[in-house]
Amino acid sequence: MNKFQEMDENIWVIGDVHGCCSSLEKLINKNEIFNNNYYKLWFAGDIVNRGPNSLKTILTLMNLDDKCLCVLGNHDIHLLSVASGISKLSKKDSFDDILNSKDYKHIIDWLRFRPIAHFQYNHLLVHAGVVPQWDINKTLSLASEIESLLRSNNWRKTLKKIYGDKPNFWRDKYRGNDRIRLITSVFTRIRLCTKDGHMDFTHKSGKGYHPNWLMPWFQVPNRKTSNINIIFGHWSNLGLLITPNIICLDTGCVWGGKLTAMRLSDRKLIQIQCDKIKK
Ligand SMILES: [Mn+2]
Repeated sequence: MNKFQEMDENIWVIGDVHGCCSSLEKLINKNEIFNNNYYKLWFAGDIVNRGPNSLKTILTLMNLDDKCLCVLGNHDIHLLSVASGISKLSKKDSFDDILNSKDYKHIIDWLRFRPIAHFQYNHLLVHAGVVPQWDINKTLSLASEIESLLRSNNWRKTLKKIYGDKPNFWRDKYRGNDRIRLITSVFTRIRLCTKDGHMDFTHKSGKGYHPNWLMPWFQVPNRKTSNINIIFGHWSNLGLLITPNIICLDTGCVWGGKLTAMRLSDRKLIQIQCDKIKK
């Protein structure tokens, strides 16, 4: 029996939206999704920033209520940091509509309660990836450490600690700031690794255009999550990647590419061609 026949929901997983709300609306209104009362949308994070309508996008997700499950991406966390005064708004940022909204506080609180990782039906959903040293139990337990901190009253303090590229190699003994920074970097920023699992944040190319001592995190030999399916976004240079157990859905909608949704049960794809954003 196909294990997905147990699924009681019509789950679609959607790649990085980056504030491209009109594309998201077109996608949700597709018959395959909207005509099914039991649909559920999983988002791979980076729902805001860079694109034209961050406020409208996040309100759309909030209005989906329990039909929406969204993990946090690096841009979503950047919004939390700017909102809390930890980071400055940069010229490239395009979420001032959220910062100026009357619902601002409610939106920020909704966002910081989103998960870092979600595991269901033997599928792990994260924004960027995992390091090879983590099995699924460790992955979920480390994600919940960050989730608890972001949901606590001290969430601003946590955000102060998460920026930086070091340490870039997981050790169980890390505590405090190093631990928080490393875990958050893995889930929301990882792309390339050495063969022993050192993360590299200086190269971002996919498809082989990187030094030969680096490889995509999911190709590291003996990765301890190789027994489960992992769905992620964050890597538009890599683009659509669908292998039996590794799925990348960031198809660069904000860069004039496409917004992609994949049905979990049979991996059917829907793609919306996006407009190139004029700056
Ligand atoms: Mn990202």
